[in-house]
Amino acid sequence: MTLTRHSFVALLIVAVPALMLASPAQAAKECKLAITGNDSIQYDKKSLSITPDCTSVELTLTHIGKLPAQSMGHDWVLVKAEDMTAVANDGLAAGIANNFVKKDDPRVIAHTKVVGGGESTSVTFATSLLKKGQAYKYMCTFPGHNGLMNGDFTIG
Ligand code: CU1
Repeated sequence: MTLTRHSFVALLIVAVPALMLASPAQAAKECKLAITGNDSIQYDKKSLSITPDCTSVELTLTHIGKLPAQSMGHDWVLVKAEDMTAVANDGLAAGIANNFVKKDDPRVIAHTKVVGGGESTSVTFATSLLKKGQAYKYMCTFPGHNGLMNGDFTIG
């Protein structure tokens, strides 16, 4: 069978955009993560992981409990492992008006707002903020929660 002029053109139309899509490693890849918090001061996941090709991450936190944010609020805050306690302590002082995160805290890589039962929230951040070989933790900065609500955030 010979390739007709028409089918060659059709091949170009199909193949060229496909090649452009398939090409570089720098193609943007938004990765999605989900976690829940409940009325018993627990996340449903002890760790979260992304693959190295993710260029950004959208994290969605859903509060599956019934209690209001004022008494059982949850948030999701990503920090270097060694910054966890200090960031949580500064969050206490910042209060609920600031979602228990110190304003413009450079140690905070990403964070959601505080939500109550039945609510959900999300945050999107670039993975260019993360360094290979660094240990990361996520936690809830609502007062008294970070000891129970924390986990490892890993790449790879
Ligand atoms: Cu919490």
